Amino acid sequence: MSSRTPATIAAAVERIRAVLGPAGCLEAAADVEPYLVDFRGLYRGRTPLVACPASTADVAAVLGICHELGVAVVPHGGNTSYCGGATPHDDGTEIVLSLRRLNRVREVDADNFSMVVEAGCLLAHVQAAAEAADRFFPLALGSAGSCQIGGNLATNAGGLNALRYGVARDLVLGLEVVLADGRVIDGLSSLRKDNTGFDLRDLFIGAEGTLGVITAASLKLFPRPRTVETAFFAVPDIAAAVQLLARMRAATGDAVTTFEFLPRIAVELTARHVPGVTDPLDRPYESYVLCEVATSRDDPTLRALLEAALEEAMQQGLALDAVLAGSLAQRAALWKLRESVPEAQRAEGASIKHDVSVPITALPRFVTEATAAVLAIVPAGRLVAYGHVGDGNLHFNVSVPLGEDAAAFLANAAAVHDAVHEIVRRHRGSISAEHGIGRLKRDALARHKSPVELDAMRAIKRALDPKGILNPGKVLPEPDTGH
Ligand code: 2HG
Ligand code: ZN
Repeated sequence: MSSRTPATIAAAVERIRAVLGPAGCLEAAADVEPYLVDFRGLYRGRTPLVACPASTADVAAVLGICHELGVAVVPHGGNTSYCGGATPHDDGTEIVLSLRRLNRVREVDADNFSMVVEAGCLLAHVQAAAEAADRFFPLALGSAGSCQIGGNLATNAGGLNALRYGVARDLVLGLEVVLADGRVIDGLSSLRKDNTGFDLRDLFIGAEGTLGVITAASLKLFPRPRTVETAFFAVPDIAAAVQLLARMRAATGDAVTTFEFLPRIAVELTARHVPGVTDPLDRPYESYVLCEVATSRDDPTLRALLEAALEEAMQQGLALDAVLAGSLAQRAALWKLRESVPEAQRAEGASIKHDVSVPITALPRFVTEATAAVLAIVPAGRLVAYGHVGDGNLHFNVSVPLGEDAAAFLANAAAVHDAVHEIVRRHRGSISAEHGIGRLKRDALARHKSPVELDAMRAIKRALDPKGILNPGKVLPEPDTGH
């Protein structure tokens, strides 16, 4: 258990100052401020110190000190968590550990299709380094310019290409991790095959810094896509979208990399709030799909295959209208529409969000049932259910009714979450498909995992972090820390 007396915290701060020096310590209120509030503005915390180590050895030293003194540490990446996973609590007892100065690309091995990067590298930086070596790192998130790869791995991020390349976990070959007590696991292997006992690596991915701090990662690279075609088409409903995914995969030789579902309201909100976004089609439809297909060779036939598949879909009533990007600018405009849905929803006012997944065949029933359940609680709520249909992952969000007070609407959040999550459970789905648990879904997780699973998770936590100093109160409830 972490000891949180002012004297021990002050002692930890003083010893960390001595190790990191002024360049590695943020303490002035204005410098610390950005680390205290999460991206969605749901939580505000306090901290005596933001430690910014510049090397793995320094991270190890900081954790060694905190472990010895029993002081809690909150690992912090690009602060794009949707679940408050990187925000300290408001009792001011937790030291924030920013990884932003560990930002080197250590190695790109193009022939081995791998690269080693430090945790604080921006995702966009990782993508660019791969591209410079004529390779492709496929993790793709709207926040690529501000999120860090360490955070992406700690939360097992999903994103826009998971359908073809998998989620963050699937893209990792090895990890360097600092344990709670400051010891370092150097697991930066670049091997595809390594069956030597327990897979420790996978424990830290998705653990949100509660089991260890990821300081570097060996990542998988792929051939760079050379032919990319992007289509935006209207569909009658989500059931048609699900049917079309299988057809598109078959028709294009499994070249589908992205298959995103958007309801009409997503187009309306982005056009209203985001400069430069317009409806790509001439008249409104109920729902849409943004689909991208790509191959790693110059392939003049790919566009024709996509067009033929869409034409057939239109004849069968599964697609109603379509546009194919004819230039890089048009492609960028279609992507901008999709990627700015969260921003547009934020601009529209308060929302109650869900990041759920079910088997894709269950999506139509899930949407029907969850829509009814939500409207039974907030009859005028505006459903903005969109996202990664190809992965069975919907952001089943609800925007505040027009003209209604945000606080009155948000008072329904717990009831709405419970109703939606119950339907997710019935379909054997997940209450957090790609955003993680953090603080926001911690109690929901405890309700949705079986007692056996929770016991196993707690046993692992106790084994790796016996004093409970790593990101306490995130992912698993930690009654003994008071969080
Ligand atoms: C996306 O897919 C993100 O755009 C954000 O995961 C989802 O805002 C959301 O709910
Ligand atoms: Zn998403």
